Amino acid sequence: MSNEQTFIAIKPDGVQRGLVGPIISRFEQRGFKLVAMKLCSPSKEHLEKHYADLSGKPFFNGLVTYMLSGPIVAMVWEGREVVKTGRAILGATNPLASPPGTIRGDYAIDVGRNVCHGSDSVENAKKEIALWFNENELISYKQAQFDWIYEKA
Ligand code: D4T
Repeated sequence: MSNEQTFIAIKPDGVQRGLVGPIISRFEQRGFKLVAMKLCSPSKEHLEKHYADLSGKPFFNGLVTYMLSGPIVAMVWEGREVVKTGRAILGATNPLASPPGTIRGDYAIDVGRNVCHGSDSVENAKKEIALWFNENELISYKQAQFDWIYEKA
């Protein structure tokens, strides 16, 4: 399916370090379609909800504080296998385990400053998109280059 969607966020360190353009470029250049994007400063409650699965972890409070430390770019990207491929573009959670060529492998060192977030399953992508965006913020359009990216829809 070429209409799978994933939630990608550029975390406060990525925004402050001027990495918004380079990160977006990697998804654009691969051929994925941007369907929603906003610069936002979510509340503590919102971020705790986003990371609810990690609430028992020792790094949870530090993680939420870090995510509250500046604006975040929230995005939805669409395309064939974009959830799995998006994670590959981002690299491993621990940047030191991420090979060069991935975003984290090129731009990050510490796990607590790993620059970006990507949904880890189609099911979680749906939940995260619904948490971060209203339905009317998701824009439906045909990508002009669609037939040059995909052999079949
Ligand atoms: P996100 O969700 O930010 O894309 O990260 P991952 O999906 O790759 O990894 P995760 O959910 O296990 O971790 C979420 C977030 O917590 C930070 N973290 C993680 C941390 O500060 N210390 C740690 O030891 C771990 C495992 C980094 C990402």
